[in-house]
Amino acid sequence: KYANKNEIGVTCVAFSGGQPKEGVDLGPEYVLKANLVEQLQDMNYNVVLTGGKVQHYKEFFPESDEPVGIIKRPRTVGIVNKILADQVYEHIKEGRLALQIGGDHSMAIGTISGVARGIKERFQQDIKVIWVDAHADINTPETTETGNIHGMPVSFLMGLVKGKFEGLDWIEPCLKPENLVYIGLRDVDKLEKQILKENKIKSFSMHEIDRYGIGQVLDMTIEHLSKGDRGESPIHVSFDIDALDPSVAGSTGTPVRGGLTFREGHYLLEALHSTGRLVALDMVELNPAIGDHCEDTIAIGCSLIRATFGESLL
Ligand code: 4U7
Ligand code: MN
Ligand code: MN
Ligand code: MN
Repeated sequence: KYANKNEIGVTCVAFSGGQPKEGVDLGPEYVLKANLVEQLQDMNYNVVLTGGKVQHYKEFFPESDEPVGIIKRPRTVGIVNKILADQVYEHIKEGRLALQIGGDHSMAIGTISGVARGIKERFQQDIKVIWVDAHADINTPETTETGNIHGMPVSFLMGLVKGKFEGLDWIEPCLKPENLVYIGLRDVDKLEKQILKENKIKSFSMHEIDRYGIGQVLDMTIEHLSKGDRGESPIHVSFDIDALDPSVAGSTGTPVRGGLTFREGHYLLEALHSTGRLVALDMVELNPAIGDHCEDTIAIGCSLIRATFGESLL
């Protein structure tokens, strides 16, 4: 409905600056090597790869990037996301679906900014976001204990950050609290819990998934994101692979036990596909340098992406 062609704009974000572990920048390269593009083409999609190759953004890195307080690499994360936002915006403007492969989750600052801008321009609508993650990623520069920006993208997108933050001062708040739903949470910092409550953000933790099952959780998610429209506003899914249980997808930087099963992860994306409302997907935090069988995590990343774009079981 929102994309006028059977076309996907794929942006490979080889970036790790939002967190300290090496290897997460290799995620996109591994996903391409696992033949994701061919798989999407086999599903009759036309694939447009941003820049024709994996994006490293190194030429844009500042010469020096001293911490601001405890916040690490704010200027690097800022400039990379500014460029990423423009790249993703371009795909939405051209009427494509947008797929972003990461890379650490700080990249959602750019992806959601770009999608929100494009959707606003074309349809005069606000973007709605489903954030699938073990973590809430809503720390502010004031509440963070680690200083890693991959734990903060939501606060920047929501405009919860006081004043202008060096390097990240270009960000326009584009995500309203009522337009966000979390699924899969199980490792939320104390001050983050406070932010979720204060802003009344709809959240389905693993507890609610145990209680209601993923089917009902998905129904309630869609219901929440349909308030105030006819149940057809556009949706961006930001999927952190650590939402899945580490026994299923272990190659990621901040694994937390007690996560989604293989099928719960897939069901969620299959059901979202069938709403016809999906405009963008981030598949992030794939780190091939972690764990013994990274090819399993990569293959699951690919199959989650195919589920999102309509691969059916029958
Ligand atoms: B990910 C954390 F303290 N909350 O802020 C933080 F537990 O993108 C983790 O979801 C953030 O993987 C995890 O650093 C970021 C920590
Ligand atoms: Mn996470
Ligand atoms: Mn995350
Ligand atoms: Mn992680």
